[in-house]
Amino acid sequence: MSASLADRVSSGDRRALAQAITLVESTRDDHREEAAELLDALLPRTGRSLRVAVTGSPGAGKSTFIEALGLRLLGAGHRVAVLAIDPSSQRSGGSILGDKTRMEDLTRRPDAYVRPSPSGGTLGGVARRTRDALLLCEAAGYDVVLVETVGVGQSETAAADLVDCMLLLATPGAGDELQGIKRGIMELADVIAVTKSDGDLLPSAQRAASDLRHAVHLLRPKHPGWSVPVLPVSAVAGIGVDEVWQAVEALRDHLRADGRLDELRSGQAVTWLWNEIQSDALRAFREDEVIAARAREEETAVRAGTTSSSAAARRLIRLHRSAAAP
Ligand SMILES: Nc1nc2c(ncn2[C@@H]2O[C@H](COP(=O)(O)OP(=O)(O)OP(=O)(O)O)[C@@H](O)[C@H]2O)c(=O)[nH]1
Ligand SMILES: [Mg+2]
Repeated sequence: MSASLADRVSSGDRRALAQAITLVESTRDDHREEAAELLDALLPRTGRSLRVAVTGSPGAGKSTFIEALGLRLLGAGHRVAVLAIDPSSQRSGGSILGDKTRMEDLTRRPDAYVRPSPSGGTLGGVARRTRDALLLCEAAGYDVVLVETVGVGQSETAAADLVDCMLLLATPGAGDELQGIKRGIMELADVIAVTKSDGDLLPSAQRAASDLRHAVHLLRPKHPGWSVPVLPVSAVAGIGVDEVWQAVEALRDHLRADGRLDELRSGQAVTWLWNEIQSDALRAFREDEVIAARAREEETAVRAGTTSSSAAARRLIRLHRSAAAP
């Protein structure tokens, strides 16, 4: 089954791609096996897209920007896939709906593929499945993959491990609340764009841009030789979108020039290997019945203060090891 699904994904069949992404999102054990086989079969066809995370606080204008950018890229002959990492979407219910309405035109275009965030699951789980989805999109021939992610610290780091370029969208209010933009998020950004640089918001957007430029200068560079540009953009007025994309491509070229892009990507692949092991090993541990019974006792003791957390953890791990030994 995997073989034919792999063929259909490679041929650019959108329904097959949707089906394949659903497969990698599944937590069922047999599905996970099938998904792993599918990904391995398609791996030689991956790696040929420009991978970009579009990040920023809720309401910063990410979806509106992605729609404007995506349509331009289609016009230039690219095939564009949009994925979302949003662990909160199930809770709020708002974001998926928001993305649907704000990317309507893009969603309807045959050369674009828009996939809302998988609902539920931990942040790590959602991001892991997004990585697999990204690889599947590449295998299906999309040469630009945009990942929309809400800028809330932890999802930022996960996104940075997925993509070649982190594009941070800051709002016109960003100048006043520079402290509000976490330093960690600024440090991960490769390109910064100040959204809504139009109409009444233009003066504050310009102030924000100048404050951000100043702040960026104080940071240690993420990539040697690359200084993070801060650009004004208005998705609504169609201003600055091309310039932002040129900056993204310039970063890609900069990283490519000395082989650092390959290095970045292979490092990310190894990071995901360990992420995968971490979540699978923990799951196996928790599902082990012998461990589970003993863990309940240890939890009670830890709660009562009769043993330390670390001593209890060591006993459980020792038990797991002796159970695993032949
Ligand atoms: N004036 C102006 N408003 C904009 C622009 N881009 C987006 N907006 C408005 O900003 C609001 C949020 O836009 P979205 O694109 O949904 O923002 P988002 O960052 O995707 O939001 P979440 O996904 O909910 O975090 C909407 O009301 C948009 O109409 C712009 O270029 N100019
Ligand atoms: Mg959005």
